[in-house]
Amino acid sequence: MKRILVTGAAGQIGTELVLRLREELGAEAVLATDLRFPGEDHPVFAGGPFRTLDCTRGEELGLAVTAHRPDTVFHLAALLSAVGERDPLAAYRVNLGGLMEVLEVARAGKLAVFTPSSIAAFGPDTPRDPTPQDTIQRPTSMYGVTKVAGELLCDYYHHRFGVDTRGLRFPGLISHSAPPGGGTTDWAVEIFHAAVAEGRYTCFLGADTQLDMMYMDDAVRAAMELMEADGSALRHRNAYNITAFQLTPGGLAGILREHIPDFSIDYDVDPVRQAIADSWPRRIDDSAAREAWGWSPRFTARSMTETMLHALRPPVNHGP
Ligand code: NAD
Ligand code: AKB
Repeated sequence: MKRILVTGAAGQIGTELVLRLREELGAEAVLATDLRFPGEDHPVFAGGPFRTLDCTRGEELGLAVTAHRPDTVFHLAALLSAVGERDPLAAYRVNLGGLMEVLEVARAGKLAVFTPSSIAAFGPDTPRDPTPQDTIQRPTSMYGVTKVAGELLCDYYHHRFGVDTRGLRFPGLISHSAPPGGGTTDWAVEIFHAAVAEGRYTCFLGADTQLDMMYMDDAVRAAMELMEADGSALRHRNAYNITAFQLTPGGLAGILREHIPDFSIDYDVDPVRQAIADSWPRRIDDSAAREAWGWSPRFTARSMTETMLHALRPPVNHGP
């Protein structure tokens, strides 16, 4: 992994992944691309090469590959679960159409491809606690359907054409550098901003809804480690389960009160996102990833909370 092209680079993951890749490989080695121009001050634009690119347009992708000559694509462009339920056709076109174009470009150019899957690739028939690496995958959201089909496409391109496809089933990701893109786990980011700004939060999921979560540093490190791992050790070319900790809104509110004693939470449940969350795993089993390349998370719910609050709280002014 020496020269990289990132799609969807201005999003929640891309904003941090691009910076880490540039630190590791040098700014010029990493071409960040996105459908939208993120603004001149955005770190992904300001810190190295950037190009606007619609991943569903194969010719645009081909031109970017010819110009930059990457050996690896991190394909992050997608529409997330809540956005996907509002416009299922758009989610289908971007998530599967975009992946097809990326895989075709990778086949032609012999590029390695990282594609994130998600806990959304599971559904109500899947064992929820723990959810095994290989199990029933019958999701009920369009986002989930595109994630399962995307995993199968990655498998297919690996076995049929020898493309070096690798993927992770990310849980909900928590970070402070960029806002989340419209998913069911967004509450776990919003709650920190609301706690710091107002000392209170109204959550769109019920108090006891437990989902898998991870701090962004671990997610970015997992993606980079997977792409550096010995390919012969990777039995799964669709995607590996990875996890760090499990949270409920009520539980995270309790952890936040250890730092902000007056913090309060109430609930205004959104039935669409609640139904999605109720169909997802409560905890996934990541032993296959631990075995394959030694995956292990570093952040717990408590150390993530401390890190998020440290980043979001205004610095204390000690006077002149
Ligand atoms: P995001 O919504 O924050 O960012 C996605 C980016 O893709 C946006 O900047 C958007 O402008 C761009 N985009 C949309 N359509 C495009 C197109 N046609 N061409 C090019 N760019 C386009 O999403 P994210 O959270 O950064 O997620 C990245 C990937 O990780 C997605 O595949 C997502 O499903 C997956 N994932 C994310 C999470 C999470 O909690 N953030 C969890 C599991 C999986
Ligand atoms: C979403 O909630 O849609 C994403 C995900 C877990 O895939 N954060």
